[in-house]
Amino acid sequence: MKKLCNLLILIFLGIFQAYSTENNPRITYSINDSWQFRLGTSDIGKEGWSTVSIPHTWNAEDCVDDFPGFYHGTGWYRKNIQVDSAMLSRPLYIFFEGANQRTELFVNRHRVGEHIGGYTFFCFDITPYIREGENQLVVCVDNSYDSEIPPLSADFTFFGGIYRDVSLISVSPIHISTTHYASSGVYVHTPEITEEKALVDICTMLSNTQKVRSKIFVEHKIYSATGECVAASRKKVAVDTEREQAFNTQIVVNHPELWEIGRPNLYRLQTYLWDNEGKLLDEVSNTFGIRTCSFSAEKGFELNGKAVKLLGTNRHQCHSGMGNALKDEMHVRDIELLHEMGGNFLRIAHYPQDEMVLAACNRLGIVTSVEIPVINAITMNQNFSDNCVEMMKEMIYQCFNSPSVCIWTYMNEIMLRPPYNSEPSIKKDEYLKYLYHIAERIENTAKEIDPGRATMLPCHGNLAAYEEANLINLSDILGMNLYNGWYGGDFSGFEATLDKIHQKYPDKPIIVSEYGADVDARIHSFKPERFDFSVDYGVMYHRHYLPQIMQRKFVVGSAVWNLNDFHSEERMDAIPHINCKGLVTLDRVPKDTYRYYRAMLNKEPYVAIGGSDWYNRSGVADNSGVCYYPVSVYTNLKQVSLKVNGKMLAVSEVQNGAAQFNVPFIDGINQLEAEGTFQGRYIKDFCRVSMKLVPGSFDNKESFTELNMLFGTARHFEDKTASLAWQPEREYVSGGWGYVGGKAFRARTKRGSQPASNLDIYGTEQDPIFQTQRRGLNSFKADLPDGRYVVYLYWAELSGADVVDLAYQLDNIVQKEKATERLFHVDINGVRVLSSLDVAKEVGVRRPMICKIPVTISDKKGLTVDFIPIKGETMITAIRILKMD
Ligand code: GCB
Ligand code: CA
Repeated sequence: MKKLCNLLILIFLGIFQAYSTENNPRITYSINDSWQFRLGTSDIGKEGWSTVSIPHTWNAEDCVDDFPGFYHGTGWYRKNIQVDSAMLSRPLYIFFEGANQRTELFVNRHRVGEHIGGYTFFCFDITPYIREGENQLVVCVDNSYDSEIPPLSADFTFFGGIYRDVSLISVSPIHISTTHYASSGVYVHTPEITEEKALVDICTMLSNTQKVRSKIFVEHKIYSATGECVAASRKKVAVDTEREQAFNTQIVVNHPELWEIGRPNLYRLQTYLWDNEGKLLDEVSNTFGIRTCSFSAEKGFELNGKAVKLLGTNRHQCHSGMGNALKDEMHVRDIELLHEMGGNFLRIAHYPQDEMVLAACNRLGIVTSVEIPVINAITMNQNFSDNCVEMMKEMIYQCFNSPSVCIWTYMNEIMLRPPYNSEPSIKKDEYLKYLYHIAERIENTAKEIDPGRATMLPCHGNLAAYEEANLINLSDILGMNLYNGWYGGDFSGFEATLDKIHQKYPDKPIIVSEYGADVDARIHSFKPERFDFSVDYGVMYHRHYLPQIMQRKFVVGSAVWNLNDFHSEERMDAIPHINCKGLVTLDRVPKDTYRYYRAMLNKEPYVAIGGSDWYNRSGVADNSGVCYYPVSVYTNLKQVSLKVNGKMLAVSEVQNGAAQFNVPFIDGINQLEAEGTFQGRYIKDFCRVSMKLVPGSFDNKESFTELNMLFGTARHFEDKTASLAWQPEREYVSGGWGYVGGKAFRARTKRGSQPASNLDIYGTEQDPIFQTQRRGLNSFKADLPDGRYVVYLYWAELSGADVVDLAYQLDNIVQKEKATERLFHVDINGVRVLSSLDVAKEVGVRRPMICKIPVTISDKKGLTVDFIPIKGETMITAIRILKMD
């Protein structure tokens, strides 16, 4: 027995030896961990190096609250790698999956090269610089503004750093190219497909770093999803030295199983290089699919000849606390979220993303559009133009084999910020001519490399600008980013715009490449209004848009803006530096808008109680001690019932993905159960809500614990960190509580006003508490029972704060409010507590000020807080009252 074991060990060791570098066709491994990192300069002797792991960005913390600033500049990474003699005898490459945005590589102090652009893969040959033993890699990454690198500007954060995996690739001297646009070096497409057979066309890029031309065998094997080898070919080829050489083969796959949305069948192509003696030189594996796809206004999107409406989302690659430096599994999770929602389309906007994204889409059956980040404007020079074209090539070659990719997209809203409007030196006609020239180059590049796929150019609502630039007919698909009822106008403008465009361009397939409304998952309103950032307005918006999209055949697809909330450095909204149009939050918590889409799109039985993530609520108790709030249940059933605290409330019919209930909430924990049946299957959802009720009138001397009221707003706000529920203001009536006098503040915008300020309130993450207020009020009164209380008064001076001119806000650009001097006294129950208060002087503008005041109420006098103006209008943003015993 022991002998046998030893023998086995020997055999095992033997195998292991054969597996050493020298005899191995190709070894790829990541070198993500333990890099030394330093911002600014590379001076190795200097202090300030820290150990980081890749994926890494240096901006992860730069965009929260009032951090002193977002760092645009260089960052240096260094790491030593060990190279043994076996590895030294072979070519060695370093592969970057992505670094933003200009990357220079040095090996042992030699400059190896540079890559431009933050979103595509790149690969350097480091063989000539490597020696045996320890080798030093130094990488300089720069995310400074560069007028020659797209994007010039965009509504997302340009996180700097090596934010995707880095790997070493060691290969034999004759190998499948690693440096042909950093792709896999093998390109597969299927030019002819019938039920009987598919013609698989394979182009293999070969490299030979030896001095002599060599004859080798190129072998391809195609495996089905079940692992069977279904087709193969082996051919002899002479490989030239010193250049990449394309080698073409065609193989037939009989009775192909197609890649379809519901059945995303994949094939695996193994490519082997063998030498004359039968030694394996290289091996590369690629996934591909067999399918046809086309777009037309008449028939819509057709996959394998069958029409399917594309419905899905866009996606950005960032996450809270991590910037863009996500682990593979986090990318995959996002695609799973989309898939579970029932989405069959992903616009990978506005740039190519981690390879895991397309891999997941291929696997799950999600059609994709991938795009290069040429956004808002161009620079009129050759380098800019060349960089655009180069990015397009990289993107196409790197994503070429993915069956999910059906669209190549470029130039998002390129007429949004034409520089001739602000710079007189730029002539409009020359700019438009140059713009067209670049667009045409990009379009032609796509068609030359990959005539089988469609192209798309996403425009913003002002289509006339694109017509003037001659851009409408350049790409196959017209992308429309429409925000009617968000940035301006009302919902019905959406379908009106679509119908008008269709009338004018009846043959053009249209994709609604973006539509959405900002939703801060902490804000709710039962009087939803544009730009209140409430979940409820967001739901209204999407419940209008989706049916309109579904009704129109010429709208071949649509993509919600966005799957997830995402970072936008310049943006000021309910959550500073965050664009919150996501169906899920920055932490990937689903909002009601996600639930709505899931009810509408996914085929599995689904019941979800709306607001199940809104745990802490508060409200006003009516005479019977309850508070009625509407609750929606999102479902694809025909009807659902709702039980509240164990009692059946009602059965309700479902319309447009939701059933509505008016729920009597009691004080304390409430249990909601929604139930229904789907083809005989019973299905249900359950959620808990903590409700803190405040009596509307204290006449009956009900028990009272706390009251948290926001002034000047109809919004409810949940402070999720403190588990605190804020409710909207009400006007005081005798016996009750509320404000006396004054006006709700509204922020002035370019063409009107919005219900809340969008200023970042520095020093707090609960900005919405401070973004609404009441001005000119006389008092706040609450006829509270006698006892000991703490009263917290919340202020923020909003006037005089600088605002950023954000082009994306269109008609909603918030105007700076002139600084106003504001001075007032605050009296509580006749006692002057704060004399001549000037909030701006006290704490600065756009800063929170919370004043905590102990108050004892006796003799049934209740609470009266008076605001006595001295200069300007009085003001307050919120009040919190806590009973101490
Ligand atoms: C757009 C842009 C996108 C923005 C979005 C928005 O049209 O294409 O990059 O993030 O609008 O939310 O304003
Ligand atoms: Ca803040």
